[in-house]
Amino acid sequence: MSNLMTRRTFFRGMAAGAAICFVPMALGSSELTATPLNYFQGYANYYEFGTSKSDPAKYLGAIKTDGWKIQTYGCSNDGLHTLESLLSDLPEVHRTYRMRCVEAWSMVVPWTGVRLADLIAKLNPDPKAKYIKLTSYHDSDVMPEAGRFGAMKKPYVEGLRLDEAMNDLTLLATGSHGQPLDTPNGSPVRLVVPWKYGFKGIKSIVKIEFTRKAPRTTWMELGPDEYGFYANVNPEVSHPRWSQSSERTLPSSSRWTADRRDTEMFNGYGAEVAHMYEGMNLKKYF
Ligand SMILES: Nc1nc2c(c(=O)[nH]1)N[C@H]1C(S)=C(S)[C@@H](COP(=O)(O)O)O[C@H]1N2
Ligand SMILES: [Mo]
Repeated sequence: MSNLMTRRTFFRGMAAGAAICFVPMALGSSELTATPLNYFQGYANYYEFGTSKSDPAKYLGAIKTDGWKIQTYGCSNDGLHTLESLLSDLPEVHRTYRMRCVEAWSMVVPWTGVRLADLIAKLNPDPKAKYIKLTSYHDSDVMPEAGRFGAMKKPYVEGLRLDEAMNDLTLLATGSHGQPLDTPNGSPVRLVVPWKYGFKGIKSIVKIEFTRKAPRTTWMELGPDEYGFYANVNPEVSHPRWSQSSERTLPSSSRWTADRRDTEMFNGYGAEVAHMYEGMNLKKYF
């Protein structure tokens, strides 16, 4: 499906001037400069391909994306769809967001994709559904760690409350830096939820379900005291083993010292998202 991005976007993007993908966007708190693509690919969290940041980049192109299919459940459009048929009639968006990993580092990524809200409207979920559950591709033939990284249940599962999924900031990304995503970053399609820790951004999605109950997500099962369902970026709620008050900004300009910034509430996207959590105890619902 790299086609979706190559055909629809890449050429159009080029016609409009490649700058389109690199212009800092005003969304969020500050002007953002994109982390270079090779760094973004070379420092990736994708445990099915290995636990070191450099492991996923050894598998560039490993996930075959042609004719990619996604199964949908819990909506009037239940069934097996091609990614092309799901996304190609939806408006394409370009958004440059900061991505804040729960491990206290961040990068800036110029995404291309669609708003998840637009896909949800098209799928027409069960009116009683309150959540969306997303599941990653899983194939132990191409993913060396898929069967080995014992503690982590496969396939990788993530979820959002439906109002979070329909927030204007929430994307299904098919590209970054003006190119289709490659294997390390979750080709052909991954979730982007910029006010939440990076682990919510599930890669290589093959299943979309609308549910009435909150889904059990991979990281909650792995460490319920460390990784909550909400996972909203919050400098005031520490991870049990480290502070979340500041973050390393990657790549560092110096070999010897890390560049740092103070972590912002909701990763700087509070104006767009804080209203969804009014009255909630964010220490309890972390
Ligand atoms: N399927 C899957 N999705 C995943 C992960 C993973 O291990 N497997 N890692 C998550 C984590 S912890 C982060 S920080 C982001 C990292 O995205 P990037 O590697 O494209 O920067 O992907 C998330 N999505
Ligand atoms: Mo992460």
